[in-house]
Amino acid sequence: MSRIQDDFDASLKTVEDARSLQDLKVRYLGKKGEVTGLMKEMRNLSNEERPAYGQKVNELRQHIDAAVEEKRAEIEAAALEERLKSETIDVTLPGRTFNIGSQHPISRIIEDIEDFFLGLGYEIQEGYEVETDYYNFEALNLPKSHPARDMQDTFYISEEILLRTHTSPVQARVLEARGGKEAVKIICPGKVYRRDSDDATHSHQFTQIEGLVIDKNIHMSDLKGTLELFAKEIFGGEREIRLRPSFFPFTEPSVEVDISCFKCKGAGCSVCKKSGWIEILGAGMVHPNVLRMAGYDPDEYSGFAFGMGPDRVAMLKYGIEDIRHLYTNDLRFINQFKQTEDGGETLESL
Ligand code: 2NL
Repeated sequence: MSRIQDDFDASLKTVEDARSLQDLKVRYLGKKGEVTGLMKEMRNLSNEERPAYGQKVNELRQHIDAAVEEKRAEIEAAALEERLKSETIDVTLPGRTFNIGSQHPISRIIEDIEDFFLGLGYEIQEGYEVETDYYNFEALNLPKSHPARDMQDTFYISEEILLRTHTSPVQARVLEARGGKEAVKIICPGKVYRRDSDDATHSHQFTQIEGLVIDKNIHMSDLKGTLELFAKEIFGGEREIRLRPSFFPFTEPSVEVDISCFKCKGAGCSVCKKSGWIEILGAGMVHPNVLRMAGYDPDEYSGFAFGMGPDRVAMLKYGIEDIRHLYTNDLRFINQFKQTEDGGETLESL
């Protein structure tokens, strides 16, 4: 019997996990286990021998039971220790950095301009970048033979389908949809395309914002007042505007709109090329042909329209010297336009 105990003790020493411990316990105390076998021997003993024998077997069983439980506790404690060790968090490790993006300078300019015009009661309208010759050119008083088309060569999908060269087709479609009766007061921002060789000041893809107001009794003075407010809102309260005669096929009369230089306040510097003025918009009174084509009677309705390039506005406002910076997505460039948490600008506002 002590040989069995010795064997058990030796086996127990080699046990390392809960499963082999359980196997060992079964080998000794299970139904067909060694200790159970000893118990069965009892019936072959005489009445005198039985109590002493029984006591010994009981002691052996208790020894095994206690040893197994002790070992089980040991194994569980070791497993817990192991888990605690492997799941430790090293609070001195550096945290993960989150790269928070920032709004593109062009989007910011567009939103600023939209906000201003929304405040004046304009609606924002967007349309197709892939357009028809009719809405991009014809409806804007640019018939197929018109020489002004040369300056707006673009990417053609077919003879009649092209990438729009300005956002004017959005306006032409809205005019047509309003059926020649309702008033119109819209702002149309978006991407436009031209056939061009890219360099510091040219890009084959850029952005435009156009505005259009149609109603009864709209005059040049309405255009002038609107654009003066616009200049002050976007470039500073002291700005003034200057109109110079110009030509666009879709407006008559047409004007170029300059604003007084926000850098030198009109004295003359490199931004305004020493003139004190910066050209920022083209505008005019909507051509009677454009009104007629959309179904409006030019004797009853009149309106003004204007167009400008957010790319150019962003370049002037933030001192960006090459338009390609706006389209090549170099993070060293983009990250300069991060905004602070309160939404304020981190760059010195001009
Ligand atoms: C510029 C000049 C301009 C318009 C755009 C327009 C649209 C309709 C009717 C009449 Cl539907 N005009 N748009 C008018 C004058 C100038 O843009 O320099 N853009 C960058």
